[in-house]
Amino acid sequence: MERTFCMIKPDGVQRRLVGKILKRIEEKGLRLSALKLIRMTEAQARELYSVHEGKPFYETLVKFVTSGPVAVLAIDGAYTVKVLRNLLGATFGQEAQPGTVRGDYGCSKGFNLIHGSDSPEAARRELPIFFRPDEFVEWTPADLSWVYEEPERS
Ligand code: DAT
Ligand code: MG
Repeated sequence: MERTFCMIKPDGVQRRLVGKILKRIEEKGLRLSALKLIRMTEAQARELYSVHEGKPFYETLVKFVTSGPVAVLAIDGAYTVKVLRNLLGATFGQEAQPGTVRGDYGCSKGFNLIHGSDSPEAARRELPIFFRPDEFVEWTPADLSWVYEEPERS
């Protein structure tokens, strides 16, 4: 099982797209194991995007993600990092394919609605920035055996 980190950014919350985005995640067959609405601190934002420190867009990005509430979530399942990244689409809205969250709802570079960890290692680093260990809920969806073949379920 793979656990990944996802965040609906301030533009997604302000535009009241949280429900539509969660619907896509759930309908894909992904399983939520944590979910909350927060106003992240500047320290959390800097930590989340520390790999981009020093790049020209870093300070703007930190300002943007701290500018309003965000929804943070953890997603469990097989191949969740890849599945979620495909569902988000390419980084910039103007390049993301229709059918993806970024492709369907945005045209901007920075205001791209959603974040997803880009590797399992990144997920392991990012999740503890927002969640304590006791905030993850372990559960088995009723339709698990119809979402994954048997070898994919462990
Ligand atoms: P992703 O969010 O697809 O993983 P990333 O990690 O390269 O993309 O960048 C993090 C965020 O920073 C991205 O979601 C939007 C913003 N960003 C990246 N490159 C940018 C640029 N050249 N100009 C403006 N914003 C940028
Ligand atoms: Mg990234």
